Amino acid sequence: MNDFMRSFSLEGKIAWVTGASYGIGYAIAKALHAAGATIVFNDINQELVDKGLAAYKADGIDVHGYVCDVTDEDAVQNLVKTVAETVGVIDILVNNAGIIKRIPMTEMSAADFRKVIDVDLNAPFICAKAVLPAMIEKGHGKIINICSMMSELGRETVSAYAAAKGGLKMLTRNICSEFGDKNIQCNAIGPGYIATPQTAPLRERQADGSRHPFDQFIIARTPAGRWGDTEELMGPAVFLASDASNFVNGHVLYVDGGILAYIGKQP
Ligand code: NAP
Ligand code: GCO
Repeated sequence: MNDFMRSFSLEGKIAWVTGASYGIGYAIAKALHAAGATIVFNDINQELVDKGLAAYKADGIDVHGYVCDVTDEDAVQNLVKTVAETVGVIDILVNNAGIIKRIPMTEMSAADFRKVIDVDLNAPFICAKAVLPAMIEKGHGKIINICSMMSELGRETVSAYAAAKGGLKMLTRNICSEFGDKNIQCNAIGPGYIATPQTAPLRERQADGSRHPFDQFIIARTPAGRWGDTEELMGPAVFLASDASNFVNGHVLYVDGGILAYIGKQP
């Protein structure tokens, strides 16, 4: 392998992907592993962690899985300590765990709004805060936040999610600003509409077998003319986790089939 190709390698690195039992986090963990990293993941309960462990095993991937609620600062600090003692210092953090509540704003309780902000914005702060001291000491680190189309765009029913993902974009830029001189890069991936359980309700077939109206809307709104696949986030994740992106900082890499570039088809 030449030096340039080696700059994409994650050999010897330890990567923690949050909420990675399935979906986007799973694909990203698989990619980081394929590039050479040791994978640590967590999820909210034992059932999900077991589901993840079985899936990684079936794919021939050795991982370390933990139950940890990313909104619980003590639990996150304990996880990072345990990983440091048993696996090693985390070099790469991917803040993937997230939730969405699709509720019209005037019907949404403040408690529901807070819950979304807690998981999608406060938790990335809590996890980043927990890994940063050891990254600073080691002299390098990569933090990748999973943003969204809703980091840029709004739509009906997702006020809390959009507020959180917009905030996460600015947290990304602020971590870059605060720790760039410590050789820490904090970037984000902004997936477009990706076919995962989170978006399954938006793709459900109608009683007459036709496509869900939202499904039709997304296909028309995406220059690629389709939903994305989780595996299409693998290359961008490896790039942002590797030395190949060492001068890329505070950036949101949108992987959206062109949605953000497109004004939409004229009627
Ligand atoms: P997802 O359904 O959003 O789930 C991610 C994982 O996070 C799940 O295993 C979930 O557990 C877990 N989780 C939720 N709250 C947690 C907590 N407090 N502590 C620990 N883990 C927690 O899956 P996804 O669609 O693959 O999305 C992954 C990320 O990408 C999210 O941040 C999402 O917002 C973002 N995203 C998704 C899309 C898309 O089109 N799918 C597009 C852009 C961005 P549960 O199953 O119990 O909820
Ligand atoms: C929604 C969707 C989105 C996507 C994704 C887009 O209801 O509009 O769930 O928000 O999941 O985050 O990038």
